[in-house]
Amino acid sequence: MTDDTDDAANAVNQETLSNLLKENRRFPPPQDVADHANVTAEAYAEADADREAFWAAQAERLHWEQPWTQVLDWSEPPVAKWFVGGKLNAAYNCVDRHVEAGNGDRVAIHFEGEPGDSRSLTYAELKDEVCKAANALVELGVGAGDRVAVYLPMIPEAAVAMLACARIGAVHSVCFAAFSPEALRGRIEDAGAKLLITADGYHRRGSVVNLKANADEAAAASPTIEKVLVVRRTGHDVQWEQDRDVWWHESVDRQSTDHTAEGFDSEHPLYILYTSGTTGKPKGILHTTGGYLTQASYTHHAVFDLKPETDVYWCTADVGWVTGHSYIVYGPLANGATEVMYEGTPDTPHQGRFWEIVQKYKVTLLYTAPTAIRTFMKWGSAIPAKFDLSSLRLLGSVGEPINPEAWIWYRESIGGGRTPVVDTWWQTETGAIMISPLPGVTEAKPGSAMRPLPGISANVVDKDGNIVGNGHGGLLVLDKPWPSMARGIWGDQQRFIDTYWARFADQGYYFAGDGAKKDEDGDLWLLGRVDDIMLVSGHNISTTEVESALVSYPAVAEAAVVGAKDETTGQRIVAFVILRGGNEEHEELAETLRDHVSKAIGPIAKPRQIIVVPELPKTRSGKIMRRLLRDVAEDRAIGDTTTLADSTVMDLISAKLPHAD
Ligand code: 6R9
Repeated sequence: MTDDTDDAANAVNQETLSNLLKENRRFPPPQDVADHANVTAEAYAEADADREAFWAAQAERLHWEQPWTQVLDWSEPPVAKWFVGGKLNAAYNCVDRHVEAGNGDRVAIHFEGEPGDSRSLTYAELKDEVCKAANALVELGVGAGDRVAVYLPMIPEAAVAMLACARIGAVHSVCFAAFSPEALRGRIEDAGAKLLITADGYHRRGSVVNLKANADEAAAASPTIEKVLVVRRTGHDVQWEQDRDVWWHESVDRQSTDHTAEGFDSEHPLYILYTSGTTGKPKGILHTTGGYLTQASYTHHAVFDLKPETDVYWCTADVGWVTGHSYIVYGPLANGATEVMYEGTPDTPHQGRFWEIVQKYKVTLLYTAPTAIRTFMKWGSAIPAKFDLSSLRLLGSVGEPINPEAWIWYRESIGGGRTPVVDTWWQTETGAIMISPLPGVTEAKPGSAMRPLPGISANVVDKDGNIVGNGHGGLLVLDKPWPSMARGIWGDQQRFIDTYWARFADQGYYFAGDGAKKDEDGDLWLLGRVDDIMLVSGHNISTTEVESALVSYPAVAEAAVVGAKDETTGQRIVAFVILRGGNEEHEELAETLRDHVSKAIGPIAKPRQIIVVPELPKTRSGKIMRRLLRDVAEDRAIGDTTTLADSTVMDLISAKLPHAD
């Protein structure tokens, strides 16, 4: 653990708290949501009384080929075993059983392509596709335990490919379609994948991306890859390796729709998903089957209050991110949901595209990220106002702390002031949602993820692992095992221990790497990654809080704050802001914003510099890469930008700064 982390722990611990933003707005659940909620307040008490019995009851949501003999085996921490001895098939649970229950005609996926093409797959059709793909994988020599790299855009075949792997016990490793050939190659090598599933291309921002060319480059440098299975999406000409490449439509379409799903051990590996991490090589987070599917299914049912007969659910994440795994594929499909899957970007061909989709499919439950919400704020409320969004009944947020102003804007401008907003905290490593309001129970506070879900235990500790009281801050820990917890890092179990468990080994806590505070009621406020917390003249200040203060000024749509080295104060606060549509940069703006932050938090949190920029550097999953902004603020060469969604952004930002030379 670095000194920085220790400082940060003290950080949130002391001064910050007296300076915290005062957020007094409260949003109780609407009466009709509370009256019909899937999960009520009793769930907390029930889970507290007997956590294992609670999770065993949730596991009954699934079909087990063989019952488990023990709910939890925690005899070899930090590797948990859940539902020991049980056998199940994840794909059977996500598809077949809904068909067998008479719901084969229900739409599973409404696919919307970026150019406007669309197709809907019922559960019966999805089952046929998954079975055919499973048969094709077997024919291509893939068996249980083999690793399959999936490098696909947002098309239904991505879900089909993942489920086909799960069906035969192969372990999928999905790699973002926007990642480079080198990123893909590294992941293939680490996992030792023998098959790569990709597509010819996809549509993005009105043009065709030649995905196959990237896949070829990676495959050529990957000796473990035996075959490349290629979905035809765009139909453009692609290079073809006769001995290696196989068209999906030639290999999969001719297969039988019969495939018997075998039950796999509850702890059988389901997938590996690489998290980039700020430093070092990506970590291949390993998830297994029974516990993962149980928690993905339960949390989707509880947090989104899904009514599978009537709801239309849309999670706007990419399948290459854990949110896509748990809340596009495994959670919703295990629950028999009807969902939307969209290929493209929110501004193609126009900035109302998301709302057009909500209107078209009468989406009731929407799950998106703060980065998207702040972008929509920047474009202005007039755009969503042109569409009929009255079908929406619940809104979710994930990926970063959501600033109170963005939360309010989301509820008002998208949710018509009626819908509960659920701010869901979790990580690739946690597998499923851990901290979130329950829409029918919780009186929500804008900007707070509120409480651990029933059956989950989290806490805030100081740097020595002592639990802090209400009104104090520190480091977020998870202090009891949960079903969907990662079982390790693929090929590097020591790194799993070092990264997450060594920090609080004495207490046996999982260290999440996030700062958090408990308010006077004990509700949790996430403060961002511990590495992002600033130290200014001995005061620890959270980037999240300064950003929230900036975004609460009407002209500001988005803000990213970093601490840059400073000889006098240790660090000085540098803020990068994007203005909302219709606002121009003017001379007094910086001073006005500095005053605004000073009033909201205190003079110590005033940014020294405020730079208006057109865009912020973000990863493909929408997280702001503050590390790169720190490079800019400290006027040095910009570091690794390979995980940026748009690599030209840094040039636009650098151009806005006076350089030393
Ligand atoms: C699901 C996902 C995990 C990190 C996590 C935290 C941040 C996610 C958040 C949130 C505040 C929320 N994060 N949700 N911070 N409030 N509701 O994003 O997984 O990509 O692994 O990122 O994202 O910093 O530690 P992953």
